[in-house]
Amino acid sequence: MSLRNHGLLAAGALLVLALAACGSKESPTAPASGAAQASLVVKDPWVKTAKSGMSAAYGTVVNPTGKDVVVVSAASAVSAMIELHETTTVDGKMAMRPKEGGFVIPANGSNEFKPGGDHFMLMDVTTEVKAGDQVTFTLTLQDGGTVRFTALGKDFAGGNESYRPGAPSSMTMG
Ligand SMILES: [Cu+2]
Repeated sequence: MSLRNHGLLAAGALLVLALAACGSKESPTAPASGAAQASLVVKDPWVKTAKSGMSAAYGTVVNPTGKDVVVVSAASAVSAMIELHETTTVDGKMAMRPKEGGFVIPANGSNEFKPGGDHFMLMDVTTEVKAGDQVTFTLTLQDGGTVRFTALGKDFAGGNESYRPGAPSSMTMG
């Protein structure tokens, strides 16, 4: 067997594993009998249009439960990788950075993800996001649970704060 074939086989095996992992997680919304605790709700989610490269998703994440819920990661088929980012001011300039420990959505509270603030950073858009597109995201929680939401593709000029570190900061956030 050539090395090339071997590589393909290995890739195939990984794919099967990945599919199996997905399947178990997303088993058709099995209504957890009885203790079905309402999870997070994402209101008015939207994602900035992008052909490739970086983009971001926003919305208000509501926690109707009586316990803090921690979002530890996010994923979407349109981006090879998504990071949880917060925006801070460093030396008078706004910059974004990965949120250590994930986002805590307070019990009976919410956290607003918006340009110039917290956001879900699409690090590597692999499928163009166009205005009007419906893009599905999956949040993974600290307790292993997942929350899915569908964001609407929207054109938006801002939210570019630290794409080009070193460039003059042009914060026109609303
Ligand atoms: Cu970011």
